[in-house]
Amino acid sequence: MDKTVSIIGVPMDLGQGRRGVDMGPYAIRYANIKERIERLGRTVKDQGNINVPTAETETIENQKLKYLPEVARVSEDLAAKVGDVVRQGHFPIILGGDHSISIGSIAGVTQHIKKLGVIWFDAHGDMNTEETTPSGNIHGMPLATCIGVGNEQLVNIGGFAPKLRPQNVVIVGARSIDPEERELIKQHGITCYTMHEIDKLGIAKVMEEAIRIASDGTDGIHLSLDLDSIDPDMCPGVGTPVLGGVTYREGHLAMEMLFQSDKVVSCDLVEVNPILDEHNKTARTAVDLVCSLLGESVM
Ligand code: EXY
Ligand code: MN
Ligand code: MN
Ligand code: MN
Repeated sequence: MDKTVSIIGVPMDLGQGRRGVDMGPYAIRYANIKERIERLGRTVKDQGNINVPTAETETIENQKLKYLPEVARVSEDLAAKVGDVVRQGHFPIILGGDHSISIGSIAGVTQHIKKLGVIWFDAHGDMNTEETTPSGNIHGMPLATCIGVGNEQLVNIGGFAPKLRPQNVVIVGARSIDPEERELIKQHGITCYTMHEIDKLGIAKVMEEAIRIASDGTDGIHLSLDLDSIDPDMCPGVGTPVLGGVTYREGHLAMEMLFQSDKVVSCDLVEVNPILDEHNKTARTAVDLVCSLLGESVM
């Protein structure tokens, strides 16, 4: 029997510097995520949003970790909520918000699925720490945090660390990685398929390897889908667009292969910023991709 899908919104924009990404959950709902998934025969429960403070009411105390206390508080609340729905046997889809929300979502999933693999679809590495960050934006740090590297408060969200073993973590679609992130990725043994490998090997081969690595000795795979992994032609509504991304069809094939693997247990859809978008194109692409992840286009 297929699991109930639980949708959790996180209107978070404190992990980066551009306004509008806090409206991501509404844009994705407006693109009919619930109805589209229900059409696949699944039961969908929208759990509403996690409470996120408004940027205007907060002050930045640490320029290397902007809005740290606020991001940490939201991460704890999100981890509790995600933990709750996973305990009920649901498949959570967490709607961002910026990518800092994955600190909380992965903390929630790993409360119950102790050995979790992750496929991190992203133009970026998200492997910075307070020492290496060029921006102080926490959305550039969540993957490092999940493997136990970086600020202690963030690393210990949910009361345990690390959440992930780097040998089960795969980045796909990277094309903008800071020099020190590159070193951290290598040093910790994270597998990274850049656009270079996707162009050279093809997305099918890359995904075959990614699924193998993320499921090796784990009890499930979490997909963290940053929409800036997809080329800006289909996903213009993101805060940090980078040319030369995953095409619409490559994205769909990747999602279909994840569906066929039957390993995916949870998913984030992040960085959708409707203010920067064209007629909600990015949210619509996000919904199309998540429907492929749930089996829409394979027989
Ligand atoms: N590497 C840059 C930084 O750390 O500031 C840019 C990070 C963008 C992260 C986006 C969400 O994936
Ligand atoms: Mn990201
Ligand atoms: Mn990104
Ligand atoms: Mn290509």
